[in-house]
Amino acid sequence: MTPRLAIACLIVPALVPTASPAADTPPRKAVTFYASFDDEAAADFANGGKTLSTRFNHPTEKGQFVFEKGFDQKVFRIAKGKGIQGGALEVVDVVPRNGRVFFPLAGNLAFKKGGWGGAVSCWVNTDPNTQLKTGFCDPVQITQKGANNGGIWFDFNDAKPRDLRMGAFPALAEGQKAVPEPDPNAPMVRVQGVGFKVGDWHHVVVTWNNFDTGKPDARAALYVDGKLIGEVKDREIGMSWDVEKAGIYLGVSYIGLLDEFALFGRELSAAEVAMLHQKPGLLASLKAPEKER
Ligand SMILES: [Ca+2]
Repeated sequence: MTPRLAIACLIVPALVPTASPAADTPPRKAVTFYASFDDEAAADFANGGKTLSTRFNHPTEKGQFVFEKGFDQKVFRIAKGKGIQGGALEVVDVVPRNGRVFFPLAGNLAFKKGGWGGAVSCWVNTDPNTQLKTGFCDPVQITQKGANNGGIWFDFNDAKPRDLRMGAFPALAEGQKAVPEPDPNAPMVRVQGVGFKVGDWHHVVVTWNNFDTGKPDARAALYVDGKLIGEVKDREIGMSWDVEKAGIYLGVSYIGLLDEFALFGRELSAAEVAMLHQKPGLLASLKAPEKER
């Protein structure tokens, strides 16, 4: 054996991934997108695009949008060490012209005509009754055409005090109208008068299955702090997205901290949601480069 080979033999074993408890947990294996927000306002791991773009209302054409790469770094910034785990995304203001930032959807969710599932998990730290500047705020809104036309999201509404609500609205046919949000039959789950306070971290998960099956077998559930709040189920929910035009909108009119944002390629079980709630750092190992994972 030459000296060079001897050195190689010493180095190679060090590069072999070592099994850690987190590496084998099911929720981590199902991640399709993960942003720790520890160091930058971008994804650490993604099957699709990792960077934020901004959608603005068109300056003159009503109902039209203008899309720009990047985002306003004075509005969205990293608060080092202030997260539930490491740094967090801090949103300090609303963006002019109804500006909203988004990650591309293509590749980052498992959307599939014929049936698919997924989930979003994140942590929020705000007081919706004192921090927000607008009537409605969507910490997460995944859609192409709008919240009530092929959209899955959670928001704080304009009630006083505000509610936290989850919505899973199917895409509308031409001329069709969405079930109004106050209607008890709307595809929504509500936490009335959610009393979040600045300084307190809360874990929110929306998980769903059997979207776009064409059958009334869809299910979407909201969990807050590991607890199942409610479900929308036994109805047909088709997103019918053009994935190239759909976006994962984040922090829409939100003011506060947002952390450990993750998307999953299938629905999550109650046990998996509980695990994510109990271990906020569960996904942090996804930050490691490919060869070390
Ligand atoms: Ca973080």
